[in-house]
Amino acid sequence: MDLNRLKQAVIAGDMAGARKLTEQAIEAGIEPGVILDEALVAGMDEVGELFKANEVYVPEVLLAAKSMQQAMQLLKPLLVKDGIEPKGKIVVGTVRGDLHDIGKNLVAMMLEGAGFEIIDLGNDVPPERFVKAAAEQGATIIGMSALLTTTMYAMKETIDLLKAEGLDGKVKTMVGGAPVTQAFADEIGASAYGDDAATAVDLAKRFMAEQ
Ligand code: B1M
Repeated sequence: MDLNRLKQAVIAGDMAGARKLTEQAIEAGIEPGVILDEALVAGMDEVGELFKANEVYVPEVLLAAKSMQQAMQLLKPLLVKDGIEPKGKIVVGTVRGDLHDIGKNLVAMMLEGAGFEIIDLGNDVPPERFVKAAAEQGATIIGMSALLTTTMYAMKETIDLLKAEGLDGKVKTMVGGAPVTQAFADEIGASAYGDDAATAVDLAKRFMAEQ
């Protein structure tokens, strides 16, 4: 069984192919962790690079992520059985008052594709919910998305609340979305700014390496 075919199916966004090839890989006795790392995560890594280089766009990335999710449905129970730990836990959501979730979903899918466990709080998430979820679930990163100039300040409220709860430093914050900039991230005291979904993955990996 050639894992490269599965990797290519993920890159091509071939959902049925990714599922079928994952089934075949499992039947061939390949370790679930190897299937995950060498085919699925490797495929999503490549999609991330292509996305950064503007060689593929949002629809292709969403299809690739969906293909990965198809494969993950089969792999997840086996990974749990094998005791394979996710790379880290990340709480994600679109901030209070904001219903845009396409970018946030893309970021969440890419992070999941990179091996992180995602706690997706959806959209219109108030600061208290972000902080409570991170504290209760033991997440070390909160990722916030905002698409409106009127809602982006809710990011600052979340960061201020984290500080007030004494979680500053223990929980890193990553912010992004069309109106958000590095200067804004610096102004509100976020740990990092992600320009796109692939950068969000790089940042999350960097945070984990720093721990
Ligand atoms: Co709205 N909308 N919208 N909208 N909408 C914008 C954002 C707007 C710029 C359109 C415009 O006027 N030109 C404008 C905002 C203006 C402003 O604030 N200055 C706007 C407005 C005004 C509104 C309403 C107020 C309209 C109204 O009702 N009068 C309303 C608000 C509702 C609300 O939220 N309370 C509204 C509603 C909607 C729809 C529901 C119709 C729909 C959302 C559907 C949904 O998300 N399920 C919608 C859409 C689709 C858009 C546009 C057209 C596209 C947004 C999008 O999905 N982009 C948008 C115009 C635009 O941005 N060009 C617009 C694709 C997505 C992949 O990109 O989310 O930027 P993006 O994510 C990127 C990066 O930013 C980054 O990675 C992603 C992928 O690379 N990123 C992160 C995002 N989050 C990140 C987090 C990270 C790291 C990176 O770390 C955690």
